[in-house]
Amino acid sequence: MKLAAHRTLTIFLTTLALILFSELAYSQPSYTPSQSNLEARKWFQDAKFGMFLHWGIYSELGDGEWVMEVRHMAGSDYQKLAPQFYPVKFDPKQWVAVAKAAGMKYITVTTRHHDGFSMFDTKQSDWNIVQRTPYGKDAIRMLADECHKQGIRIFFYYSQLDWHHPDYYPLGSTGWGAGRERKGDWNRYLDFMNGQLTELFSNYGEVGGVWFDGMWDKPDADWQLSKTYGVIHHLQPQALIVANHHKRPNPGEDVQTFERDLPGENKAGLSGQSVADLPLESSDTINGSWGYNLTDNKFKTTRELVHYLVRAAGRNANLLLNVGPMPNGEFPPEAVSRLQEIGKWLQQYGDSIYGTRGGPAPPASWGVSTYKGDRVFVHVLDTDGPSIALPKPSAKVLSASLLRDGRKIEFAVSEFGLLLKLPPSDPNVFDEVIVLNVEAASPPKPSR
Ligand code: H79
Repeated sequence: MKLAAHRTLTIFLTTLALILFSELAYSQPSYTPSQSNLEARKWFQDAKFGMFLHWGIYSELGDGEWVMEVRHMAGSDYQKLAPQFYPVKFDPKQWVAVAKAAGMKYITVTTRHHDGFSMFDTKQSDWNIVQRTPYGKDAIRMLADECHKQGIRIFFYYSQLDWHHPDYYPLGSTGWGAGRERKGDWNRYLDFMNGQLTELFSNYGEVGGVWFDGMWDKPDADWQLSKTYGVIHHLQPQALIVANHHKRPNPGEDVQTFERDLPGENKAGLSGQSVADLPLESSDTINGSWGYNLTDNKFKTTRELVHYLVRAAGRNANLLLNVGPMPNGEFPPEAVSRLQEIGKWLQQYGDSIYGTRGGPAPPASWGVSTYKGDRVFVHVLDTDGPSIALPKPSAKVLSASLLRDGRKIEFAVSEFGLLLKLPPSDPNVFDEVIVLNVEAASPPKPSR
């Protein structure tokens, strides 16, 4: 009897030690990024342009990824979408090729959205593409493999909000119409998420990072972020944690992202947070929708999209531009044509974007500036005037010329600033890039 009690105590203490140890090993309440993580951050900042993909069983309804919530669909009805998912035209090789031709350097794909449906092979729940759809294949694996093959980094969008899981309880601000029982075990839900993330960061080769979304649904819940972030950084220290919670970054996060806004702006009402000293990203849509939307024809023009990319670069940020593939697995043709045109533009002007940082002239209505080494790129986007005036540069300007044809540009430096004479504006030019060669000994400081 005494022995049994002793044994029980020993098992209890060992278990406790293991739990404590694993908490210590994985959790990161204070966080020092690894060397590989710092390198990945630099790579990310140099990359400048990524493709966001929202694709799931919601795509079948052609009404965006929020369709379940917006139409107050019961889970029992929404589930009928899974046995109808069979994307006959899904060709990940083609997806990656389109992204590359557009000049994009990474792809961030929805591994699961708020509907909780996993587009990958998971053992944590059968609510997934392999077990519930006739297609039966792990689309995320297919895409990740193709990204590795074609040399583009893969990031996993992962919704922390879940309208399906019985343990996502207490409910947050959404998901009340799904018809779930009003009970559940929050800690079990966190274990489920950590289990899925362990799969995603163990079974798919090197992953660029994770893009978390949906935490805003329950801002006051105990998300135990340090444990989740610890799991990821333990498995893949270089993986960048990008968190779309619309707040200041928490310890463990590697990139600050802004939804539908440039850093420092808040036009969409989701981005009041101040800009942190981390790599930055802004995400937005090619039309107005993330998931495929049949009736959303408000496609932005190529000019608008190029301007978005350039204005992001001028604010030291990447642009993560979304495509909502159709249920058959193809990209909407309107998206493809625009991506091709952006790619063409980047072939000519990419030197003024890739590898740059936000330049010395602060963002203005006429445009922005970027810089790289001893060159400052002045991006004139919107002005009819004959010249523009910039703040006096800290480095000596040696020459100024047009990026598109090398033509010299007249300039004058005075105590009031730098005056650049512009060529006559040409409606076919999206962005008149003026290259300033500056004295290498004193490279300019970024605007923030
Ligand atoms: O994944 C994409 C969105 O589904 C998610 N984040 C991006 C990257 C997101 N969740 N919430 N929001 C964005 C903002 C909320 C927008 C809403 Fe609506 C307005 C929800 C309901 C009204 C937009 C319009 C979505 C449904 C109708």
